[in-house]
Amino acid sequence: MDNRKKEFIRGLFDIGAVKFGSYTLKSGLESPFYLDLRKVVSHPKLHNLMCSLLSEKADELDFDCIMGIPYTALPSAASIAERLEKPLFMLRKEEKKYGAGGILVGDPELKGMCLIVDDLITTGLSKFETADTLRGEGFTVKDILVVVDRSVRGSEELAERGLVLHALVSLDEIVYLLSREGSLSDEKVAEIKAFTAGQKTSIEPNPLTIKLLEVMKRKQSNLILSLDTEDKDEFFDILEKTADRIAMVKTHVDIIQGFTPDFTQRLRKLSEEKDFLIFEDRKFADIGNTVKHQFYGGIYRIADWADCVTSHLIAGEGTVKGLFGGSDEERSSDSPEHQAAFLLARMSSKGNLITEEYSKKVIQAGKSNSEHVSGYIGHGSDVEDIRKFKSLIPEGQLLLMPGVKLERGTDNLGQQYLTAEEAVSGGADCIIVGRGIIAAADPAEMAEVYRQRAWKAYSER
Ligand code: 5BU
Repeated sequence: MDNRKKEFIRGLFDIGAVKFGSYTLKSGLESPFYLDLRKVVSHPKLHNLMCSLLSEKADELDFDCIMGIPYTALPSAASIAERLEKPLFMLRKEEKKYGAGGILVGDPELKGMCLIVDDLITTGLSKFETADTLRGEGFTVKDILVVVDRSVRGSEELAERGLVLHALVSLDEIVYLLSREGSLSDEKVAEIKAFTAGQKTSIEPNPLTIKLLEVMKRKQSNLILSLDTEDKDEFFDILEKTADRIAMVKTHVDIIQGFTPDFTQRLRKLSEEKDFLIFEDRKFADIGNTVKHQFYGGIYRIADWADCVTSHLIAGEGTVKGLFGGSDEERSSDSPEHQAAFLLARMSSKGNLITEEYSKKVIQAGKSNSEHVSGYIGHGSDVEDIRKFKSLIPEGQLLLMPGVKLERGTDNLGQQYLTAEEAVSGGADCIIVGRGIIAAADPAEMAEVYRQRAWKAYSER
């Protein structure tokens, strides 16, 4: 390792950008180390060293312009751009709705092959999103340059999307140097090794997961409205009022009185206009061949309009294979391009028969069918319990949580409620709320309250 790289790693350690102890990660996992490169920009010497190392690395690559992922990597991207005299571009976090509009900052005449710079790579998700956005803006993208690679399969995951990962330092190099220099005990090194070896795998999010994450980001909402009413008019009345606040609407289509196909046609149209996804909570549970008929056929033809569905795994993995093994003739030409299931790994109702071992097996099967499984439905007795459960779920798959209200409580049929804050701070990526919103005097106002609370807890996590 060259001396400047060593100096940089020591610098990260000295300012506390690399810390060793016990830290609860976003996923709920307890990690023996913590990386926070946001501090570096306030230490000019260290920042300068980092940017000079990054520029040297960038100089070996072939690119026309450069872009940093907001916010941490913006100053480093700017510095590299100046050092190498390459055009700099930035992407706004939110689309500007006035003036010239758009999310791109920079001279559009100079678009070309763009190098993406970021501070860390853990799963690659933010890199895929940025690469897709830049491609959509007319750039070509190949190389991604990060300061620290702490991912499990970062390079492989990027490679699957035609991207090449370059990192200044890896977590292994940091641990190696600091332990050699006596800043890390052998015990701690062993703990870190055990943690990274046993770290849950990160899974490449499937297209439906990415689509949902994008809607959540655009709408600043991780709220799923469970619109459990039998009355069509009431259904659309509430949906129209709440649509701007939700990421998905969850349906139980079989409770709709007098169902006719125009119900789902109208629902699809509204979902496109108002930018939300449709989640049919069908809880498929039968053998593959039967669920196939239930999904593609019958009066509801769920496969024609639902972006995602719930499924049990009590009958084994054949259920998921039956759901998504349908041929093109079984789907109508305008059915959603990307579809996936959320598996019931835990339920919110009191006395349900799911055991810890069953939950783990569901997640295991969900991981091996990740192209069709976007995540899990889960619940917990408290924040700690949810964290423990969430640590089983790989990065790249999501946890959705029903049984959520503003206050803890129960209904008279065994439903158990956690608060929105408990659900999300424990690890739920989205909350599912039914009666908390639809039974309120003003569902639109109440949906906004849930949206704000859940999104705040999500952003803080
Ligand atoms: P509520 O009105 O917020 O209690 O409605 C909860 C919704 O979530 C309802 O549609 C249930 O069918 C659904 N649900 C649940 O409550 N608990 C679970 O474990 C699962 C789904 Br899975």
